[in-house]
Amino acid sequence: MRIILIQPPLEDFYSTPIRFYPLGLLYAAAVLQRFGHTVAVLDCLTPRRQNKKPVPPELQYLQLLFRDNPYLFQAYYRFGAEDDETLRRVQAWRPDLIGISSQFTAYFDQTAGLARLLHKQLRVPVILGGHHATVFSAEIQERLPFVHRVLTGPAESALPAFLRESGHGAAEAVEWRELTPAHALAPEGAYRFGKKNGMSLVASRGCPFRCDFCSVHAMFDRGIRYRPVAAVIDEMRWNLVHKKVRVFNFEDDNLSWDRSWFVEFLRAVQHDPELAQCELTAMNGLSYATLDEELLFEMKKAGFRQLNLSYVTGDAGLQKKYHRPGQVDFTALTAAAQRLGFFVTAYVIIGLPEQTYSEVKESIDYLLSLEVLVGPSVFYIPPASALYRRLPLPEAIRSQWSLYRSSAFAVETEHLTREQLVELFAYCRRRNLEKRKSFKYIATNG
Ligand code: B12
Ligand code: SF4
Repeated sequence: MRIILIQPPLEDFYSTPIRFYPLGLLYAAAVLQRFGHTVAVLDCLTPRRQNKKPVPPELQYLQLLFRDNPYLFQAYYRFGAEDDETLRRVQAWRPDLIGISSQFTAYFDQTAGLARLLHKQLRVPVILGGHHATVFSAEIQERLPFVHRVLTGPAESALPAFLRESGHGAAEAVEWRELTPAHALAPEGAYRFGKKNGMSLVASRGCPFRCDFCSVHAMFDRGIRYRPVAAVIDEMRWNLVHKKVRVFNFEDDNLSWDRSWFVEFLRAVQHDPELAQCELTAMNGLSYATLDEELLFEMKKAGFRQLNLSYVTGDAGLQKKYHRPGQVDFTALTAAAQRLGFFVTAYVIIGLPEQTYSEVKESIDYLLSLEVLVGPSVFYIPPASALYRRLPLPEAIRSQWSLYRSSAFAVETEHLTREQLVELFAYCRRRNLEKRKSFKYIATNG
């Protein structure tokens, strides 16, 4: 078959283009290629494009809150290609099957709109997969009855099962650790990190921790499994040579959890004369509970220059309640990182149930006192997490998928009103901006 895999556009007040590399679809493409299919990957988010759009009705309550506040979002955008252009490109490729990535609950409307148009105009079967598709497969099938199949779980198991069931041969599940994403399908030079070519990759999947607000386990289970160091190095070298990539961004959920694996990997990079000249990042964040000065030293030597750390909250009781991993001395860790020359960004959550105004403010102020950039992550509805099940959400909010995003400030609690959430977010941005002159990088989280 000729199969086209699509990363759809999204609409929001902001986005994080530096992390748009379509890694999941490149894995899916590698699976399909293994079974002899001809595959193209169409990333509607690249090249970068953004067009102002009216705020959709269900988010209009935000306009009053954001108005006249220079630290809040002033416009709503469509990020990525318009659907009619995508239709023309897909049509020109003449696919037998269209696969669309449905990762984000919040952006389901854009995915659905594109799927509907492609199906109506081309009459080609459309399948969906990804995080959102996995968690809400039955509901999606109900909302979009024309979709051929909503596949659940990683492409390495979902696609072979689909191929078997639909009579396309005896396809067996593929071991992802032995698979290399089909990077050749991503255009050279399209993914830039500043002035350099960049890409994302993963060395591991899963996370052994159990944070209550986390939903990644629905896709990658509760354990963590790493690829052999040599396979990761090979993947990096191939992209360095063939795509001139100079920045490698790891999207692992807990890259540094296995200390001996991580040290072996860092030393392998240090000993490769070309890779040692590149920059490494882990923009999805590292668990600071796994780090210490010795590891930071190895990271620095291997090419890490910035550290993205998920701090969440300074309240030990809340950390425990939400099953955050063990405490370490964050002050000492950031001081060590700064001594080594790292630029540190620490992410704080604003609006977890039970968080109070003063607790969030104290956490922000504490981080500011460490001279780190503070990344404010407004709590968003996390489907499939332990917390999702017990969140006291009105049905009108629970069923409105486009509210499942930070920028919706959707979850008010008995301790924090929406106005206070907005105020804390603006406070954090203002204080960051005041310190900005001393920062070399801008925060890059989602
Ligand atoms: C990188 C990333 C981003 C990038 C975009 C990446 C991209 N190209 O899509 C950025 C930074 C933009 C982003 C943003 C957000 N993200 Co994000 N992100 C991730 C992250 C950390 C890694 C994704 C990745 O590369 N994984 C590794 C690859 C190998 O896996 P994968 O992409 O999931 O692909 C596999 C499967 O999903 C499946 N698959 C994927 N597509 C398809 C298609 C088909 C047809 C099939 C069959 C299978 C299939 O097979 C693939 C291979 O196994 C994931 C967490 C995670 N561990 O996956 C969260 C995650 C996807 N993000 C999430 C969320 C919620 C967000 C935000 C909406 C949160 C917010 N702040 O509001 C923001 C949006 C903010 C904004 N406006 O920018 C949630 C999604 C949950 C949900 N149901 O909505 C996740 C799961 C994290 C979490 N909290 O649990 N994100
Ligand atoms: S450390 Fe991160 S990936 Fe792991 S369970 Fe907690 S939030 Fe999820």
